[in-house]
Amino acid sequence: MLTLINTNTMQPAIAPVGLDYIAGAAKRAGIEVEVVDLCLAKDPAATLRDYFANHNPNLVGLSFRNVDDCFWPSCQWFVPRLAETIKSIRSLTKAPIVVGGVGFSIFANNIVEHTGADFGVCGDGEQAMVSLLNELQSKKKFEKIPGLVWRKNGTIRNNPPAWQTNQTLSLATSRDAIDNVTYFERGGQCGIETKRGCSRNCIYCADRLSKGTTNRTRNPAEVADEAESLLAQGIDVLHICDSEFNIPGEHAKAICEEFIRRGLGNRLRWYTYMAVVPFDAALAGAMRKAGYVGIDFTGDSACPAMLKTYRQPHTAQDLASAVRLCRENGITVMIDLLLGGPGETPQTAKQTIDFIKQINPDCAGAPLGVRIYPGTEMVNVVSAEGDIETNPNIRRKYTGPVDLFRPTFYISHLLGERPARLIKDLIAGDKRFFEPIDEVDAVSTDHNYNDNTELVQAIAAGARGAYWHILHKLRSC
Ligand code: B12
Repeated sequence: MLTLINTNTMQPAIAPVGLDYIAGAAKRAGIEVEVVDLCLAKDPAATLRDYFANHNPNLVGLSFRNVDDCFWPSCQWFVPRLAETIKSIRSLTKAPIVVGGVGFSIFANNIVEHTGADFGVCGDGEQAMVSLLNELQSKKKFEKIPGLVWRKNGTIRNNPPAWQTNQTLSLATSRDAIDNVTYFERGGQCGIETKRGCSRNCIYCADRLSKGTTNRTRNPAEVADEAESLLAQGIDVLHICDSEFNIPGEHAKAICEEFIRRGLGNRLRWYTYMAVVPFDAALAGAMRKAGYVGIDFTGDSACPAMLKTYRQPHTAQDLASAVRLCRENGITVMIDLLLGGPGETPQTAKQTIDFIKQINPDCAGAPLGVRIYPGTEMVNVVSAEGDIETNPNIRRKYTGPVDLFRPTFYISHLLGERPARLIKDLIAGDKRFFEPIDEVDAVSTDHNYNDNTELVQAIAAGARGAYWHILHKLRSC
């Protein structure tokens, strides 16, 4: 038997979609699976104790979604809590412990070392978990298990992740292994994937590490079947969990066409992240008909130099066009910025903020600071700037040497001593913006969803949708 455990207890509650897919794959392979969900448990420690007092699984799989909350200045790091959970599970069962998840995949070896887990899986978990369970019960040939992190003679070995082995993706559609209904009640939305991977080269993004660089698309009919499974459970607000829904654009259109064909546009409301390009009138119109009500664009900046630095292919005019197309089609639009990256100055930040005000999206995220992930181009940028220990652009809240495993951010020193204050002054109280938290007055008008009481209460009172949309409505009242 396989036991899957969700370790992400952050509120509002986000369903461990990955565990639903893994459980579906395990069931297809004839494996008995159970999910222990610490997010929905009143007392996680007691839940684990009670569970293992009555169950004796062959393998325990832990999902680790967020390594940290990726938000300066909060900088909350979740690895110590994971290590405690693993220690506690060790004392309750002799079953081997494997960890996986999107956050895990970014720091796989560090996490295996730090927590003492027996195994890890970098990338997709479906095939890997089935193979691992089979190998543990037979010849223990771990070399071929996709993405497996394991130990041989005391050293950690890394197998190539699963995403390199196939181009198309097929997932279980039943969505019945986790309590999606409770997640919908407490989280206001549920997630679904139409593809995995991202072929873009944004210098800061870790999705290349956890999802691969090839777009592996799902058959639109399969995605629509899954949406119908969720709809049958009463879940009618969905968030696409792709890195960017519109890459590739043709697949996004095909998904919309299938939703339209099945009449899902009238029964479901969709939210998604999107790249600014490709996006045209045909896709915007199809998305509206397919039930899309909100798009959060990866805008990053409206300053050409910063867009080039981040390696974004869009221009400021593309941003303007994206906002216009959303408006014309009645889709609520958010532009997510990334302020403070390499070379950001008060002038480039002003250029971006002024332009966003002018093109008038419903809202704009203006977080400050770029999380530096090992294995991304940001590391090369920082290395080229000289000694990281004395680099004035590096911001962190821990002491000792710089350790990218812990929340470590880049904020251009050219923004001065109080960069958040500077950004807030540029925003000048414009309610469309989610602002960074000021270094001194610490008033929170940001959009950190980590233990966000405002959101939890709004969802309990019936709010549904993407969090930026719920917060926007609350703050503009
Ligand atoms: C969609 C999304 C959101 C949506 C979620 C909507 C929803 N209803 O699901 C919203 C906007 C709410 C959101 C919020 C946040 N997010 Co988010 N999100 C994503 C995104 C794009 C997809 C995540 C997802 O669900 N993928 C689909 C599932 C199926 O994939 P998966 O979880 O990876 O699972 C697979 C594998 O990882 C593996 N696996 C998973 N579990 C297990 C367990 C075992 C045992 C094994 C073997 C394998 C395994 O197998 C699974 C199937 O193949 C990712 C980036 C990305 N492209 O992955 C960021 C991402 C996960 N988010 C991130 C962050 C930081 C957050 C926030 C903390 C931001 C904030 N401060 O507010 C919050 C946290 C919310 C919460 N309660 O957890 C970061 C985490 C990075 C980090 N430092 O740890 C990511 C990676 C983005 C990034 N690059 O910075 N997010």
